[in-house]
Amino acid sequence: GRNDWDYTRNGPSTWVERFPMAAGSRQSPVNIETDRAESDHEALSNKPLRWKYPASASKKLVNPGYCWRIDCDGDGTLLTGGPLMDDIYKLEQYHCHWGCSDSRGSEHTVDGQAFAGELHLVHWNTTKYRSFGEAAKAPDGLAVLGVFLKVGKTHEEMDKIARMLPYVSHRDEMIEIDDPIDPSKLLPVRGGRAGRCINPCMRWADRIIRPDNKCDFQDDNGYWTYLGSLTTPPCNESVTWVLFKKYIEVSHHQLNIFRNLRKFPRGGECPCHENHGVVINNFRPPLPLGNRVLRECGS
Ligand code: SG4
Ligand code: ZN
Repeated sequence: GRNDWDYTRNGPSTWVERFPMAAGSRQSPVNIETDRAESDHEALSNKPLRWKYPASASKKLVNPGYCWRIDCDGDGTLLTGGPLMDDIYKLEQYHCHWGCSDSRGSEHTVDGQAFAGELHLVHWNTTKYRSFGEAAKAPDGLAVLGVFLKVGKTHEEMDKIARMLPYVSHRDEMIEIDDPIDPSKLLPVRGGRAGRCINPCMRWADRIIRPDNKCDFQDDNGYWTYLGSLTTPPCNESVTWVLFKKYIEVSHHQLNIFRNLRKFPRGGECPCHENHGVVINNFRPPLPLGNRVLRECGS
């Protein structure tokens, strides 16, 4: 059926059999060869990448059986600028990919090196499309912000998620979020906050920011960007990828909590018995960049 894919028996190398788009020439993830990235300061820095996420946007935590995911209310969220130019994208959900050990787990790699995990904030283009579903079929419909996870100290905001995961330990379980989770606190930090606070009186910001919103955030850590796809079936070629150069730290213990999620429903039996049916190695390996351009912004 449509959901007959996983990361083991029906893993990434078999996806093309049921999902033809997975064989396309604009697939994700890719290995980022940092030397090959084209600095495109004029085009990318002209309009800095900016985002705004009220903590109230994070609505519910879900275990779909292959990751954890937080579904959002996109109202009041915003991602624009950089490769997205003037189009306004809203946050739909965010989720994570990780490994069985700390040496693997990310989908994108940087100069051949994997990170312990990769956080994805999935947005859709509300300027051009009327729904997430419609946008997911369009070449400029989605934008995913990717953040690499490295093992280090405990991440405070991520800990709110880790502490809730035992309540959704099995597939199809879900919990409403009461303790607000601020997605902007999951982005790479400089000077205590992700990005720089923009003065709302700036003329170009005025057009978008409502007067009641004190500030939003702008990238100043740098990122890589290229045109790609969803990394899971049906692998739609609809994603503008933005990968932050700076990683965030999460603890080994926090990753172990991710690794304790189950692929099967409560009371059910894991169909494969592999690794006791826990969700691990839920990443697709890199695919060729081909003749696509990898652009970079910032140092
Ligand atoms: C994860 O499996 C999410 O749970 C999926 O979300 C998501 O699919 C999929 O990853 C692909 O997204 O950023 N890794 S990715 O390219 O967003 C979609 C849901 O299934 C369509 C809702
Ligand atoms: Zn993802």
